[in-house]
Amino acid sequence: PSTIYLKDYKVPPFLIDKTELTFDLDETTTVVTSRLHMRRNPASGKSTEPLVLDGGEDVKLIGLAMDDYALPPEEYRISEGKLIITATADEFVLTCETLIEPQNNTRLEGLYRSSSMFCTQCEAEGFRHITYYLDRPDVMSVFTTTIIADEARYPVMLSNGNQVEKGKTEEGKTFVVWHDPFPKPAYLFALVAGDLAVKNDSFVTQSEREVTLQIFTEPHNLDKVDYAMEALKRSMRWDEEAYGREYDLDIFMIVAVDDFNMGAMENKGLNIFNSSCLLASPETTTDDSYLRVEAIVAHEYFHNWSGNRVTCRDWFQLSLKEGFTVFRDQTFSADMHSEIVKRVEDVSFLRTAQFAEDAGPMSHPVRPASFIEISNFYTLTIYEKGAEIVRMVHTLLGAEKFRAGSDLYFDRHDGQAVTCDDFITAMQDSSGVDLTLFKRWYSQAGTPVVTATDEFDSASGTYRLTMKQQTPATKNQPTTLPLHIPVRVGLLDTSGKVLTSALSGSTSEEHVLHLNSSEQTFEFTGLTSKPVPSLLRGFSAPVKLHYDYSTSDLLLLMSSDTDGFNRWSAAQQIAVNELTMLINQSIAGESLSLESQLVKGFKALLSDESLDPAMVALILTLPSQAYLSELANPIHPAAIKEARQYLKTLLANALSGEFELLYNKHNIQGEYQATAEDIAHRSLKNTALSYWVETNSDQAHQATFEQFRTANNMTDQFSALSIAVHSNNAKATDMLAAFYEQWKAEPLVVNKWLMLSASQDSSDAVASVKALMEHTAFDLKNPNKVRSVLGGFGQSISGFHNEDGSGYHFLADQIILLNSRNPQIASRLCTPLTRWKKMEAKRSEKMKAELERILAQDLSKDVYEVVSKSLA
Ligand code: B3K
Ligand code: ZN
Repeated sequence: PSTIYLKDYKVPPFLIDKTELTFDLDETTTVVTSRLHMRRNPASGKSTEPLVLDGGEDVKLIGLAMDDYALPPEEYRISEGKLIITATADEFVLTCETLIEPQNNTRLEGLYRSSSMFCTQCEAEGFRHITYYLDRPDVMSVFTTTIIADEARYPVMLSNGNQVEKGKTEEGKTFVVWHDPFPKPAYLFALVAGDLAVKNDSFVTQSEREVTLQIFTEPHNLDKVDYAMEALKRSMRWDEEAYGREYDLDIFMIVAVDDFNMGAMENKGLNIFNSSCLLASPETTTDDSYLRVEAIVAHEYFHNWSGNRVTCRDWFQLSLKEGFTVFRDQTFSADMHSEIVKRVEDVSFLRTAQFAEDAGPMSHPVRPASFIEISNFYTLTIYEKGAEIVRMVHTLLGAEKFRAGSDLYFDRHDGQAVTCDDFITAMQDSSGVDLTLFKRWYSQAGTPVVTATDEFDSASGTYRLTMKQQTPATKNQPTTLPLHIPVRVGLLDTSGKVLTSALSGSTSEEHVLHLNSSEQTFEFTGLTSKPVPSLLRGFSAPVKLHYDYSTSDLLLLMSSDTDGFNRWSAAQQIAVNELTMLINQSIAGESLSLESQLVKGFKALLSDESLDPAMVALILTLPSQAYLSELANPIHPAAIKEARQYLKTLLANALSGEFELLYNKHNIQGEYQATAEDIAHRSLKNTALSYWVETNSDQAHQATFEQFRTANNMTDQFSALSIAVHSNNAKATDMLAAFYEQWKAEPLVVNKWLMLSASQDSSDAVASVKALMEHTAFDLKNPNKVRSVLGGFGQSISGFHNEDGSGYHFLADQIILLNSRNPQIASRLCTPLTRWKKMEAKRSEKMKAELERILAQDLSKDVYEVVSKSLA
């Protein structure tokens, strides 16, 4: 497979002003006819280049004409999936007829079937599996789409834009015509046909236009779309208020499908969602999923401006739309619920998963310089680190100038396909803030390490904070350069009071330091004693910060910092320090022992009535197995697990009375609501329960069982079930079975059952997971089910990380199996194995052997890229 480079970018030699598509849908062969109104691109400056259209092996050409002149075979050729026409006029209409077989499309890109419906997924390069086209984001065209089908089976036929016509064909089939007036790249094209139910609503925009809103699902799911509809309306309002962005078509549609490779897709006017990211009901959906539905509905909606109206010039610029849109959806969710809780959750995720990616073999800059398969670059780096870059711009400019920059960006580039540089330039032009050095964040991979040291000069009352930065070098990136890192800092005295200090002439309780060289010293004056610094408040930059805090400093920050994020962060740091000691004891084969300072910290925390229960729950949550793995080198999975279990039990026993009380206090009954307040109570209650059961008291186990049995919502029911399963509650096996019986008709709930079942730690975990894959509830064609079972299995330390390598072998088998059926899913499944270099020696070797076994197969580009890079 060949590598594609950003440096080779050239403007398209041809443009497509209008695209007219006709789909004759059928269960066996679907005929696609396209009429492309093309002309040479004046900007390309070439007048003789052949026309090269992207296609796929799964597209069968049955007719080709230029300006209605049927092209004979000698005037074109097909090579490696591309259709090449040597001679063309400067302007012409190309008619192309192709046959495709959606029912045999297991890759789930292009046009495929999910249950009894037809649907599409075209980003990034799926459109070429429908017909020959210039399948690149900088070719923007006005689409008119005709869908022909048997109306009895496909009463609903949808595409982008507005429906402009409907009628009967001569053969008695029904046709509908959709027209989208906004030029768009092919990746935003969508088509859906099926026997679907619809929920209708409407929204009046700020300029008082009425927009029809529709959510389509299979009929049995129609009772689960109300929450998504409300979330959509909140998103539409928020984008008007926060960004001045109004919706532009007369209709906005969302369709839920069961078989989908990722979360959702922002097709113009016709978003398509994985049903797991759209459907919600109190009985079947957990709080986390409610919040996810809201965030994803918002994210896809926000793409209408950040992505669709202004799109990407090429796929190297993917973060232009994804980083910005993630930042927008994060801010939206923060506004809808709690800003700090949202920030803690996002940072936890970033530090766990994105940092691990950035330290692994697939590490790449937010604007990659090359790729083999673009599908592999829908990564945490592009999305989450990309959002952090936009957040840093927000910090550097301030809210008002940021908004002015965003307005300028949308004004200047509406209807264009642009680059990350264009985004930064707009921010710079409108604010006057120099972002030249800052742009390096887009081109340099890796997580910068910032080391802070300090001293206090009591004679002058000056506190000197010295910061050094270093981004680790890698094979691809042997030299790394300093970045422009905004560091938000506050100072506390030893009683926890916030101090005012002066820095470069400005006096304040908080300062933003501009760390922009490899070492800098910042002088704070006006102080009387050495302060405790609260560094990197709100996680103002995606870096690893090292400062030699004493435990008492951390306890002080945990109880007194005015920055809620850093209160959480300090608690995490104490836990990380203690867990690291325990992990080392475990690795050395010692029996674990510790005098935990967290006991004190948690006691103080639980007596502070002023705190949001959601924050208390987050602070009580120990660093995850995954986060501790990211910090470790090498990783000893079993030692991490033992250490976490030890500390959790220690805390549970030391504070058992507190946890029982806390459980009862927040165990509020009542009608389910997905509000921040209720979610907070449930989250603290279930966190308390998870500690309480560690005391192994009968009462705690009984309370778990009762909660499972009587809960009126999935959050409480499923929390109780997970707690029972992972605490070896005597009833756990029966509870799992009862749960399946209760919910076997609800696939999304069954997926949760699959995941939990697969995550159990037992010596025969591999056998159990194999049995799960034979269960009637499992289906290899459905990505959600594959992710549930294999994702759950990945969390099982004695299963996946079994020392004998059987877990790795099993996963490799599944990757090989899925490689030919669904390369995108197969490639994603490789991630845990690609971290082999960081694993302790025994497991490392076994993981590597499995990667080599995979590489020896005939591989898709997707799997090949990930596996070969991880072995290089
Ligand atoms: N843009 C899509 C992701 C498409 C992934 C293609 N492999 C969803 C989103 O980020 O909004
Ligand atoms: Zn997106």
